[in-house]
Amino acid sequence: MSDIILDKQFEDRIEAGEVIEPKDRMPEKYKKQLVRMISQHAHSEIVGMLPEGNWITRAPSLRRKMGLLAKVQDEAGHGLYLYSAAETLGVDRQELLEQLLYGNAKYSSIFNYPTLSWADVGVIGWLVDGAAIVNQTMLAKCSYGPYARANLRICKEENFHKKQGFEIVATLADGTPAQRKMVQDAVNRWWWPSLMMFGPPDDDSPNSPQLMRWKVKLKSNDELRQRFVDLTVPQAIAVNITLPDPELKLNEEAGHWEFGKIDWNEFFDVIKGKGHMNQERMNARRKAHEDGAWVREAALAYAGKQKSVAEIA
Ligand code: FAQ
Repeated sequence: MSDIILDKQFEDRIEAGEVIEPKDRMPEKYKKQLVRMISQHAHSEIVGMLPEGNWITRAPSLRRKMGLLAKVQDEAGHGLYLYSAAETLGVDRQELLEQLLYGNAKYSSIFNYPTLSWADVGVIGWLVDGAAIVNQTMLAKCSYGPYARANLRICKEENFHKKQGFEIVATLADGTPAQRKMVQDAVNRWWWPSLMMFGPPDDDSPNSPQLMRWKVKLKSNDELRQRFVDLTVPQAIAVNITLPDPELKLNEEAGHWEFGKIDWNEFFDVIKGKGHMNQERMNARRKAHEDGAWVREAALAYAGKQKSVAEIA
């Protein structure tokens, strides 16, 4: 059967809402888009361990330290689910990691901002995990089975992350004047970058039209961004925190919070590598990878030994 007929059959399956599985026939471009997106997502989870990991030794109590340790470990797990999902498309995990460490693979812009105070840990859980949940709840229903299932599991854990973050924010917001000032300062720094996580505006998002046709994305970047704002503003009001946008206004008729202009020059600078922390994040990842070489070697040697024992037996 010709590729044109096979591609039409694929489009019909997507149209009918069927889930595509690894052994199904799929157009090369669908596969390529998925590998791009899933690998960027996996890299984001792994690089995303760094800003908060930075605070594990300085968490203010044993309870906070345990919560943060668990969260950072969860992010590592998310990276592994996602690399596994990418591998179902025939790519090699090692190759993807090399593109991150020594090539120019992208990861989320948000992780190129510094974590300056303990309040940043709370605000990341609230806003960054909150934004990730809005995006990933949609991806948990995407057309590619392994990616949808990975996102379903990730969302369950991210919900816990968001709750622990919001609890830190609420505690600080209800604390001493110094704690209130610290948490407000963190919100002021993380609000706009969190809105940028959803990607460029719809009319400047080259991948969206095709991804939406293939039901990889079920909602556009701007639709998700608006949903996040609508969910988050009432939460900020509930804990008496100000969001740093004088143009925030409830449009009662539309049922949406209108918000001010995002600085897209800042976003594009960050994804081009010119953010505050791009260099430091990549240096930390490379060092961790190189320092961990002996663990991979030992695991391979152990696996080889097990194999030869099995062969003798
Ligand atoms: N950062 O055409 P579009 C997390 C790039 S996980 C960097 O609109 P698309 C968990 C985009 O790749 C956060 N680059 O792209 C956590 C494309 O470049 P390319 C990560 C960005 O794919 C929490 C170009 O701009 N989540 O936070 C960004 O249709 C706390 C044009 O853009 C995912 O990856 C950005 N923000 O839509 C961990 C979810 N936005 O590849 C630790 C899966 C866009 O053509 C602590 N990904 N770009 O060279 C997605 O949903 C989509 O890929 C979007 C972008 C929405 C991110």
